[in-house]
Amino acid sequence: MSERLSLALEFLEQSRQQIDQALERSIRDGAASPRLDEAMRYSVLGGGKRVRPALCLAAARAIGADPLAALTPACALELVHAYSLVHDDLPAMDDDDLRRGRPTVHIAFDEASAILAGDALQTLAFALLAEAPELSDQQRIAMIRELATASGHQGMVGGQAIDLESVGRQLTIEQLESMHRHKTGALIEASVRLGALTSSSVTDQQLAALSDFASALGLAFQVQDDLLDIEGDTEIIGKRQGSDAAREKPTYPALLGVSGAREHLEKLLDQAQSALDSFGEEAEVLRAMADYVVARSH
Ligand code: GRG
Repeated sequence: MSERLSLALEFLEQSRQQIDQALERSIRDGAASPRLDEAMRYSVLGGGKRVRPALCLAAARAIGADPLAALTPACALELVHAYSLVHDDLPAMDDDDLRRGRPTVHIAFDEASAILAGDALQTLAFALLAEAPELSDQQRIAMIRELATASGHQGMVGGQAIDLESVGRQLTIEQLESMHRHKTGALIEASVRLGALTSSSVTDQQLAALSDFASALGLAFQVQDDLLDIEGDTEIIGKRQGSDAAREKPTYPALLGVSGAREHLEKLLDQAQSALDSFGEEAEVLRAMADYVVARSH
């Protein structure tokens, strides 16, 4: 294993512990309904790689900000991500029974509880940002705006709408890319940008470079996800859960072939890494996270 990859795995493990504790604290007050409370906890605390919060912490480090100040935005990002997975799994959307190796929320609870848990996780994300004591008013507003845009109709929700409309249809590579830039890329970009915004002295040039990094990384994440789907589909034990190929959704390997998709992945990783050329040693964890996203096996 390369040095960078071990650095990423070490950082992910260390961040996961901090993030899980902070997430636990963020839902500690409890929901008005015990069942809703249980469904929310099940959705957020039951595993997951924590890639988005780790990217947020790594970006804060790259910019020289206090990593503790990035914990609240990191949790907000994971809460939005968790909500999106809960809703994505619903019968009206991807209709998946398994997520993170366990029954999906609507299977473990019921459909209404899954809808409500997703809704509540999303609003909790914004409440956390609005109340973050370690951030200035200006930082809170900037982060709320960024997260709302990235996760709403012009970002993730918009991408999900394109995704649902694209089932069974032939997309061009440009259309596929636009779908993923919205559906997956927007939140990954927001993860890096929110981390950087924890520094009050971040410059426009630094933010632009980090956006370029995250934009290429967001697409790389999806190409690797598609490649993992293919590998899962060819395993004798059955299809990888949530396989897009299995649902006749357009994928990178379907459009470019497996080797074409792998080449595209390498190109995107190069683009992401080059975007960080103006950063020094302090961005090493962010560079390592990019390598991890491309090399991950699940
Ligand atoms: C329902 C509004 C709404 C949006 C859903 C992000 C998304 C949009 C759906 C997720 C479906 C999916 C499998 C997308 C492919 C890429 C992706 C986001 C995978 C899941 O993210 P990981 O791998 O998951 O970071 P973990 O479980 O590690 O957190």
